Amino acid sequence: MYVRIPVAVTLFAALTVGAAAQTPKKAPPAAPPAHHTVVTAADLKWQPAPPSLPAGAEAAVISGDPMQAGPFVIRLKFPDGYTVPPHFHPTTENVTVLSGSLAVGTGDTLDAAAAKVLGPGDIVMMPKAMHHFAMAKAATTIQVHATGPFAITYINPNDDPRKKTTTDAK
Ligand SMILES: [Cu+2]
Repeated sequence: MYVRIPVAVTLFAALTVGAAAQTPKKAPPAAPPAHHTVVTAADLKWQPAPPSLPAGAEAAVISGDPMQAGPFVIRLKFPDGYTVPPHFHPTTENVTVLSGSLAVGTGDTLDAAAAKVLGPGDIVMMPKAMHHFAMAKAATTIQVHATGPFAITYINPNDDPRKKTTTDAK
């Protein structure tokens, strides 16, 4: 007790002096937001996923911007059988399965037998630069949270839908 009391008094005095200062050296911190942000499922604006993903997926941005620096949250809807060939990202990708069934695997070869099947509530975290792939085993919705700028590099350049010509799409 003998030691603690003087320390507390000194700290209190310092706080009091600081609060009474007439010329603060920096602007006071901005007030925190007064409200939370609610995004209902009905609020989501679904649109075709970016051309960096194989055709057929839909995407909705919940927060942030995957193209800009900083955290973001998006959702993706895949039709049954949708496949994202082996690829990697410059930042860690975190995927939560919301509905459906998603098989995920690692490596440079799409190996369905080696994939782990995830269901609603399951999460997979893919460290940056790790090679991985995914296959929807049913109509599936996932949520991705990661840090932008986000990008996707396919192990096999021929898998990149951005590089495919209309001739390839036959
Ligand atoms: Cu990925």
